[in-house]
Amino acid sequence: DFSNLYARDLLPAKNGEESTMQFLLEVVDILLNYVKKTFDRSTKVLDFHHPHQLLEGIEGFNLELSDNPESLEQILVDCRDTLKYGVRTGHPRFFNQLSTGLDIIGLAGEWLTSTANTNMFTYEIAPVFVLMEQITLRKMREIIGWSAKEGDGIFSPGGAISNMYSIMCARYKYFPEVKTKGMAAVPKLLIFTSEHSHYSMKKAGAALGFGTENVILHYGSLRVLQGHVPLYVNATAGTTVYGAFDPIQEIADICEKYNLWLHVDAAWGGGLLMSRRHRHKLNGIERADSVTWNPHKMMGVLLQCSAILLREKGILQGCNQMCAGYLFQPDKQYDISYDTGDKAIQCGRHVDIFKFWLMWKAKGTEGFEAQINKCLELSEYLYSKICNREEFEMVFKGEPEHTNVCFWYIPPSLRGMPNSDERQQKLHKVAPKIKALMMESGTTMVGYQPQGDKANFFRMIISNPAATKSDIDFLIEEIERLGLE
Ligand code: ABU
Repeated sequence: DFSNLYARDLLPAKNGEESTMQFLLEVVDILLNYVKKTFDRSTKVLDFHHPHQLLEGIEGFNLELSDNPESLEQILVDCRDTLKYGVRTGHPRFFNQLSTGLDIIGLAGEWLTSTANTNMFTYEIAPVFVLMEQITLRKMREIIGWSAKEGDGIFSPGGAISNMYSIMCARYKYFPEVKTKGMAAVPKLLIFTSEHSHYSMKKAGAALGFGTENVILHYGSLRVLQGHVPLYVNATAGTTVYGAFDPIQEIADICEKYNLWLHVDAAWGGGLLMSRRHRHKLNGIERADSVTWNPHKMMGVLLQCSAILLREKGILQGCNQMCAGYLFQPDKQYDISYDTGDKAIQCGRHVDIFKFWLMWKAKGTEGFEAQINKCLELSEYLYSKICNREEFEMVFKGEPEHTNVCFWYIPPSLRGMPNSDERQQKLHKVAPKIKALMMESGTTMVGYQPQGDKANFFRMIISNPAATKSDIDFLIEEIERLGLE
């Protein structure tokens, strides 16, 4: 009975051991129940409520903070409600995001990480985690095709930040004075990327003082801009919406010719490096100066886990080092090159490595390979299932390169109708309508978006190893069912 117990009765309270153990066992019970149900297809993916409904305190779930402590019984109810009204991103029918799945070893790793509750900035307080990070980054560099000994890298809070690191490193490599004197001391610099690249390129352009106008969304302008200095080219390996791969070899040739920094944003596509069948899609990545690779996407590592990897050692440190004496004392008793925190733009840094390291140990490289191949096979299954049906229309011709399958559902009223503005306007409303019904029924989740002048279409993603052909069949049947409502 937790109704008369409060947080103050738990450790470090005197005689708090027993209640602490009982309380944590209850929490574990809640979590195990959630895990079990996540894989049970009779459980819904979500129990959707509008923000105002949750804010009003549905079924007694009160989000407001109070001055008085709640009993542990109420705290357990809060835990249950939090999971109840959340989204089961590990459910085999959750296809909404690039990051999906609930890897059990990864989960164990995350629980351990929270229990250890340390900070990655110094070896002093995270000796094992710092070494795991070094070893894992070295392995990732080897897989990219670099000499693993020479390079560098760090885990960051997501692909957008990893991409930003790459631009900072490029700028520092060519114009180190920018660190002390700022952008006024350097020429007008240009960043080149492709139209379908991730929006974080522009975000980094804005945040780092380049200006979004100087982030050019096509490679063709490289030659024509006067008074600007091209600095950096990003090639995307696995675009967010289409899952397309830029031709890295051709882009690398241009970068070599004009002495430009080459970055490969493989946040989404990096996982394919683990697959002997699919890694050819990233041919040329070994010629990059930097690579973003998010194991929390295609490799199914729990959020968050994103790496920025660099071919050259020292740039990351030189670019970001501030030598704060209270953390990075030069006269510590151990080799201070293991105090990796000064390479980062942040100070405190979460331990993102352990769950990934533990999963790699548990699966082996070949386990990741099998998992990734399976997801790609499922997307081939989906593509072949819908590509020649009148109920569906593919957004681009040819087989998808990644697990992104982009398609329109064509309702009966639009089938056979010649293309026109009217048809496009009607089609534009179909995916949002079906998605809203899907959220209400909670049976599955898939994303949609417009792209350029294309009407809203569904983007199907398969990165969850728990998904099977029957889940793909279910999604298609569900879209058809809701499309007829
Ligand atoms: N680039 C972040 C992932 C976006 C997505 O899941 O669609």
